[in-house]
Amino acid sequence: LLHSYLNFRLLGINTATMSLEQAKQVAAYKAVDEFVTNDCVFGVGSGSTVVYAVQRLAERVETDKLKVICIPTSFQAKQLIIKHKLTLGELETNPQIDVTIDGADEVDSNMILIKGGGGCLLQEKIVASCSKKLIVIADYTKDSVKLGDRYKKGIPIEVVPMAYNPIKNKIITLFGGEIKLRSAVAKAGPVVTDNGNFILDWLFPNQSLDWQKVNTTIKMIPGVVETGLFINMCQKAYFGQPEGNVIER
Ligand code: ABF
Repeated sequence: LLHSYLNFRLLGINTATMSLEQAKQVAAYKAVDEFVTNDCVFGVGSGSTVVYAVQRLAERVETDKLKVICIPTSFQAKQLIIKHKLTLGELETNPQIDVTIDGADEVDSNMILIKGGGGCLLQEKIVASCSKKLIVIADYTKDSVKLGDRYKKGIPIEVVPMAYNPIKNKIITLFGGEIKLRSAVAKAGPVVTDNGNFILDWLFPNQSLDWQKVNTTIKMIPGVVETGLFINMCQKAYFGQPEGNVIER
């Protein structure tokens, strides 16, 4: 790692970026090495940290001749599985997953996750709910105490497009804060998920809400498909550090 650090310095590569990518990589590699076994059904998350996990998985499959069936959580995850020539599976044939490794936008001190910054929360939560274990891999910027301490874009909520406006109004009436319809870039149309839905990002006004109650209430609003609150779903989280070590909890 020192060698690559010096190379990056010589090449003038921003070491802060390098340490963030290095942090993602060490977390991903450690999680894969600790949780992937032969003959397992493996859930592949979405986002940039999971890219390193799939790289490591492909290495292990190659060197250790592991038999692993990979279940994607998004179009991006599916493309990653295909790119690395891993065995692509689906819930129809593999409804029970041994372990899912996925990223997160924030992890609080109670292991409650905010996920969905990348717009893949619905399939991520479905796959996580079919998994015996959900393992989160992330860089140090995701390791938080209270939701909102570090992730400032709000809780993603996937909604049926025709209902986004009444849902927005209901959530504000119930809990306050601010809600934005997610658009890819300014003036472009709303982001459409792999499932043909819209995403609302809810900037909640209070960090000490009862997230279980909030989640249940929001889920009950007609037209809400899923929230980016993952509660009591994550068994373990690995946070890569800039120095190349990993904090686990
Ligand atoms: C995905 O990982 C999303 O749920 C979450 O938004 C994203 C985090 O992305 P990254 O790994 O690039 O930080 O699972």
